[in-house]
Amino acid sequence: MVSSKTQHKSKRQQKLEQKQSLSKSFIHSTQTPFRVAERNFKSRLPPPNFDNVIDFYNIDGSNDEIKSKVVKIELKIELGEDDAEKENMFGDCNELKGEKEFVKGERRIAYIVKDLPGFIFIPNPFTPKAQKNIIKRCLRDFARYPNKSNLDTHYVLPKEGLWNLHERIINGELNGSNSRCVIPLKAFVTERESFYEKESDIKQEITQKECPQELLIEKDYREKEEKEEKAEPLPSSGVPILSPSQLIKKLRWITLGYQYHWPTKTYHLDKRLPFPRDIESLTTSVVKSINGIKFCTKETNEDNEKQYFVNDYDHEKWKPEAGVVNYYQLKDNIMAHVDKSEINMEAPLISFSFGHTCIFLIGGPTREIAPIALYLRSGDISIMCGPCRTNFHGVPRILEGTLPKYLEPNYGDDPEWKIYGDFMSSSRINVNVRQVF
Ligand SMILES: O=C(O)CCC(=O)C(=O)O
Repeated sequence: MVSSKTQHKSKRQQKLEQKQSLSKSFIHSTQTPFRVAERNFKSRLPPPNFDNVIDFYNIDGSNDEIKSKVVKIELKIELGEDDAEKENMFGDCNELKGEKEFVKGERRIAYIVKDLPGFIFIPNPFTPKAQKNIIKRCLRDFARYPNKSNLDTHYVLPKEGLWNLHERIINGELNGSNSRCVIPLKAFVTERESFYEKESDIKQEITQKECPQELLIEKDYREKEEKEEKAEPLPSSGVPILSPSQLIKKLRWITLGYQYHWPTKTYHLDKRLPFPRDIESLTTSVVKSINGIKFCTKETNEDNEKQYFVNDYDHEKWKPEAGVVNYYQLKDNIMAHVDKSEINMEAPLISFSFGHTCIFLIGGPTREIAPIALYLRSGDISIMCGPCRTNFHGVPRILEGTLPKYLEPNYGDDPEWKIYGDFMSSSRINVNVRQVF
């Protein structure tokens, strides 16, 4: 028999639960549809409902709602084709694509979603080797001075790059007692000169930029910018002191080209670095492949006519000027946001995924519009152009256990890959590229 004390307690418990459930349903009723979707995918217990997530690799096996929304289209060029003379950033299609062979025409396939004019999905056109090259670029070459990263606020990062230091320690070239095996905190560095030198180095590189006509177009913005000094967040003495190998897991973003000022969500127009040529060539091929793409978004409008979306952004005008590389650990996410810092909102935003699969949510111009959810796997390319360029989007979940076999540390015959593969065992990398002007 339950004692009166327990009975009493359980009544209290019941009341508490009732209160909690009431406040939960109140929160739900006041949450935007975008927030509700984010909560679903972030939830660990109960697990998310994945029923309506679009899997572009399995449209035939999807439910009728998804089948009715998704349309397969053909790109204007086969990706990698126009790069024949240069280094092909997508990789040689005579190599295997993961575990299987490339099928002729496979690099011309893309998908659109009828309710989302301006969103284009290109299923992984890369070979494993090409993916590995880009991942190496993101960790070894892009995550270092002079590109800014989230770590710069609090840590004095080695000029050779955190990754290179991490690699030398793992390879036994530096032993653990070496003073370089601990990354100093900026808050404790009294000699700040070296840091300020870095800033002037950046300016130096900008003045050496070889694009005079562009500099003219941007002159007005630049002059305004130079008058407004943007305050940087202050370094904290409360962040942990870590080794390079620990700190590399705390890397969340770096910026390419025009450096981004996160507190004001604007570009530092006086801090422009040359955009990496290989990523430029990659995005130029993508922009070329979608130039002139036209598809029906509504069978009938109020005048009983078909409605179309045409992407007419001329690839000749495409100039990748800024990029963000996002480094996600498995528990990370990015909340709903719109990328609207660019002056040119006509140009597409091109986004590449590598490593673990994520859930990508993309909605409308407000959070009141329920987003659609889709899987982004390693190598997939997503494009936001036209009306979709100003839509809310986010990544609420990285899916554990989804790293492709070919990215695992010991897979393949590249001995250098092991350390990158170890990092990728708990990561997803996203490279997204924009035109600012
Ligand atoms: O990680 C992604 O796929 C999206 C990243 C993103 O939305 C952003 O950086 O603005």
